[in-house]
Amino acid sequence: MADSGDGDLDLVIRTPCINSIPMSKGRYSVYLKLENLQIPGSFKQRGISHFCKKAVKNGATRFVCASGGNAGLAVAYTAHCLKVPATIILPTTTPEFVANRIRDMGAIVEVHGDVWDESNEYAQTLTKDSGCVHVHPSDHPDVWEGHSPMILETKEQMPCQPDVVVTSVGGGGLLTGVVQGMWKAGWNDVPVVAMETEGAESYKKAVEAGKLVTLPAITSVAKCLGTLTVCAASLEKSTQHKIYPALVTDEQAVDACIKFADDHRMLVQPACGASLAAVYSEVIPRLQKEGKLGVVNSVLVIVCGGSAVTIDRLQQKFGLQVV
Ligand code: PLV
Repeated sequence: MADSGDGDLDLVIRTPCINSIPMSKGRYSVYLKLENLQIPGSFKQRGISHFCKKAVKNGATRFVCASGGNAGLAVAYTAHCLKVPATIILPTTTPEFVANRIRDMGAIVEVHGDVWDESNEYAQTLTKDSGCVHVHPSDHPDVWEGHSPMILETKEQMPCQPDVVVTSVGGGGLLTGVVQGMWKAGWNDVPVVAMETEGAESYKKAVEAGKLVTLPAITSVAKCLGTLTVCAASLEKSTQHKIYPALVTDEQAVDACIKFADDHRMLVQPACGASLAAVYSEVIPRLQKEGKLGVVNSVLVIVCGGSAVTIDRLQQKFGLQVV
């Protein structure tokens, strides 16, 4: 575990950052920050544990969180370690095995709503008692603050400054924390490619419109990127930093998960596959041709992870109609 410096129970792993030989072959050097290795399976553990530890210091006695799955796992794991009860609200689209994993960590699970935003509205109605704290998975300064050290670690781990950073966007909390981390690391001029799948492109739409856009529905299989509206802070970051939103298809995101499993022997879900597809589906040269990116010798990909994946689901390509 990394040293938080405050003598507190530290719930975050200093994850490896590796140079991927298979992904770099015939391309630029690809560096992978392996956030999938956090104990609950995703980067969420960073921001959520930071938020929850602060909340407990301020008197929180129960957590309620609406989640596509991974934030719920992070809250459940953190609550278990801090010995605080937690209730996790999942939309109907979250697989049952994820709900069971959350229950195994000792949290109560309720299924409510067909999309995360509906689950979150319901979660907010459950926090009337004093001491009960609503955990927002992406829209809170403590969550962003908790994500940002992943970049400071990476700065120490990489032999060079990357020419571009690739990260996935759901509600925009990860992107906001990554950019904050990049500013602390002095990477102010390094562009970010913000990856989404078609059918979950609330960030790309917002950046194009110059204001928050609410999608009518999430049609992508990358349900953990499925937040109808991104947080305002992530949109604001696009006016302060070079951020290029980019889309891949569901099939490209799922194929990226399969290739990554072959290349690195690790399973991640399509929300993370979207970022890996920036390499596997050659999004970087596409952005270079469009004049957005200059010379690229090294790319840092945030491997955000995700637990809503099994070998069976990958083999069935997440139910996609394969042509
Ligand atoms: N997942 C959220 C929102 O889901 C959740 O409740 O778990 N990669 C993975 C593996 C994720 O689980 C998420 C978000 C993201 C990327 C996107 O992070 P964000 O929301 O901070 O942009 C509906």
